[in-house]
Amino acid sequence: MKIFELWLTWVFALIISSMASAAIVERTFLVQNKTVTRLCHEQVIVTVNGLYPGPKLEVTEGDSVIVHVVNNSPYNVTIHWHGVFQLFSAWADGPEYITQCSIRPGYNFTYKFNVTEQEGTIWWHAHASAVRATVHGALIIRPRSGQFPFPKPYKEVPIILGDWYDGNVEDLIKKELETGDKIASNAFTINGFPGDLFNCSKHHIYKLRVKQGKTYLFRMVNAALNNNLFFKITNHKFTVVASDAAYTEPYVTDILVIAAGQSADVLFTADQPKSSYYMAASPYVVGEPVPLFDNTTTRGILYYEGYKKSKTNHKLVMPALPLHNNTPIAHKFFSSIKGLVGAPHWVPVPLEVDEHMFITINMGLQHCPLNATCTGPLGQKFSASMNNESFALPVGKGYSIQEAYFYNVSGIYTTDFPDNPPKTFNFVDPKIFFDANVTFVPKSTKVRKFKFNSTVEVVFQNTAILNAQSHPMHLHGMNFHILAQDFGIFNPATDRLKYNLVNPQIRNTVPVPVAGWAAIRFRANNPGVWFLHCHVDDHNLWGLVTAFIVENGPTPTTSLGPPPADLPKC
Ligand SMILES: *[C@@H]1O[C@H](CO)[C@@H](O)[C@H](O)[C@H]1NC(C)=O
Ligand SMILES: *[C@@H]1O[C@H](CO)[C@@H](O)[C@H](O)[C@H]1NC(C)=O
Ligand SMILES: *[C@@H]1O[C@H](CO)[C@@H](O)[C@H](O)[C@H]1NC(C)=O
Ligand SMILES: *[C@@H]1O[C@H](CO)[C@@H](O)[C@H](O)[C@H]1NC(C)=O
Ligand SMILES: *[C@@H]1O[C@H](CO)[C@@H](O)[C@H](O)[C@H]1NC(C)=O
Ligand SMILES: *[C@@H]1O[C@H](CO)[C@@H](O)[C@H](O)[C@H]1NC(C)=O
Ligand SMILES: *[C@@H]1O[C@H](CO)[C@@H](O)[C@H](O)[C@H]1NC(C)=O
Ligand SMILES: *[C@@H]1O[C@H](CO)[C@@H](O)[C@H](O)[C@H]1NC(C)=O
Ligand SMILES: *[C@@H]1O[C@H](CO)[C@@H](O)[C@H](O)[C@H]1NC(C)=O
Ligand SMILES: *[C@@H]1O[C@H](CO)[C@@H](O)[C@H](O)[C@H]1NC(C)=O
Ligand SMILES: *[C@@H]1O[C@H](CO)[C@@H](O)[C@H](O)[C@H]1NC(C)=O
Ligand SMILES: [Cu+2]
Repeated sequence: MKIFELWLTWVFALIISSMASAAIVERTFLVQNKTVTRLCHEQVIVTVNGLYPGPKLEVTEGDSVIVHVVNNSPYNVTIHWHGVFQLFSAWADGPEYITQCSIRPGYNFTYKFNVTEQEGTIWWHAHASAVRATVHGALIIRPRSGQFPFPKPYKEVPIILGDWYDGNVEDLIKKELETGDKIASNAFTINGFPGDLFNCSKHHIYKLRVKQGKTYLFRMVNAALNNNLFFKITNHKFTVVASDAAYTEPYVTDILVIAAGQSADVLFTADQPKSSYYMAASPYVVGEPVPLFDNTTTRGILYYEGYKKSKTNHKLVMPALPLHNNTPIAHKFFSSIKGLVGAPHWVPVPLEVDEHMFITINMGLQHCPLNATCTGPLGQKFSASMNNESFALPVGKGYSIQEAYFYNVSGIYTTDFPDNPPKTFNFVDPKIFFDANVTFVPKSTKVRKFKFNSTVEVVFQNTAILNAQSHPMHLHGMNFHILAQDFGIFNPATDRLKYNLVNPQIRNTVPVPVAGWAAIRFRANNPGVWFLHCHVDDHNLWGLVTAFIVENGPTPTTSLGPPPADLPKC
């Protein structure tokens, strides 16, 4: 009987999988102005197809994706498919000046890529200047087998967290870069709505109806431009089952912490008395003194089907969110998640390492240009760097880095991004908060090259220069294992012993602990130029970025082909 059942299941699975053959998913993304009302006034924002958040893109693992991006907005635009490997299709990755030049207003470009060897929730977003503030959406990859490695949820619910800026974001960013100062958002959003804690927002609140006893799959994305977020629902628990579209061991928690750029697949069971409950998100920001930030809370409402508001006064209760600087809660969440060994697309940790890098992450300053007025710290401009190199995009040079690499054009970038910082000092000593000897960092366009299929270990070390912060570091093109993360200065002799080489989480974005470090490992098996950057956009625009170039493999099928004919020209 048992064997017969097994056999049936197997036959059934076979039928399902042969029914679902790879498809072509073709969409048009019209990037355009849209007037919306938020926080008491009308504002023009850039959207895809008039939607905020943008349309959800749903595919099945193995599908080919074709997206025609037509830019009717007044800004340069590109689209990045955040977390998609882009195996042998690096031309479709999207970051401006890295793999392509921007799609100018009035122009278009078609992104073509296959989604293979990954499933779960990731997202897409603009990757030019700060247009992604409102140009983003979920990218959902379904299993080809039709089976999740957890019980099938009753329904799926995309939940996109964001931040909202009063005023035109491109104008705000332009001003920020000119004055060298920082901007803060004015609200956070759940699926585009700030919620009723804000003025004029009583009806701009996200509401989710659930059936008692049912389990839902929340497909969560933190699309905020500059913020890491806490998320809670009063009296309820969550079970994290995937992060950045890689399955995890089920992790039960009453709070989610999603760093800027990260995503999560989360099971949610409506197991409480029929009533209504608040869901809420607030920022996780650290620093001493704390940098300028948006100290507000967005909330939505979860309500049970069949619940009748009683005539007696039922008061919705707010979930108890931590204070903005609650690092113990954030660290517990980030360090508790484990990879699901043997799950679809699980990749074991490479045990031999070909290349070691130790990369310090610094806030810093740039001298205020002559005759300009800067309002950053000490009348200077903010800057940010890794290993004391603050990255300048090759603006106005005629080529993206990947084109320059492919066509052997010199003078666009150099390949001497250092494997170690030039100076060793007490990286996390608060006394270096401002030390003119280390704070000013020159601009350069240095990248690091790797042999095809080499294995790379990177230890990111945060420093306390101009404020110890937590930086979510995002790598394009390849996922990595997070081997360990902790506070203080990385000590190779003792800290390597803490590495989890068995079931570490697999991710594309690692939040490096404040005044601490994180060790990651990956196989450089995808030829092309891959952006590596902090996903807090301020830091990104100030230079906290570089690129990893992965050389071609031995055969044409392991090499980067020529760019598509319609790749935008600079
Ligand atoms: C879109 O909005 C921007 C900023 O508000 C404005 O400058 C531009 O003229 C608008 N473009 C179109 C095509 O409506
Ligand atoms: C994209 O631009 C080309 C050339 O201008 C044009 O032929 C094509 O129709 C455009 N595609 C879309 C979807 O607008
Ligand atoms: C996607 O997969 C199809 C079918 O295997 C293949 O023909 C095509 O070249 C792939 N496209 C890209 C962009 O890799
Ligand atoms: C709402 O408006 C009042 C009065 O203008 C103002 O004092 C308050 O700060 C506003 N609250 C928020 C959250 O913007
Ligand atoms: C942020 O807001 C909370 C709650 O209103 C308050 O307790 C806290 O002092 C504020 N923190 C900062 C740094 O403004
Ligand atoms: C700065 O201002 C002075 C006096 O107005 C002028 O002579 C000089 O050319 C300016 N320098 C720059 C770099 O603009
Ligand atoms: C670039 O240089 C490499 C190595 O010298 C060579 O193999 C390749 O053909 C060159 N590519 C182009 C487009 O000239
Ligand atoms: C900074 O440089 C000055 C002079 O070059 C030196 O006296 C001082 O000790 C340095 N500070 C540190 C923290 O190295
Ligand atoms: C960064 O480089 C600058 C210029 O070479 C130097 O003055 C500064 O001390 C360096 N900072 C660090 C943290 O190494
Ligand atoms: C990369 O290296 C691994 C381990 O040596 C090997 O199993 C794999 O086949 C290699 N991949 C390619 C595409 O050469
Ligand atoms: C837009 O992109 C084009 C092509 O790369 C470039 O020439 C132009 O300077 C860009 N404009 C802005 C405002 O960045
Ligand atoms: Cu990204």
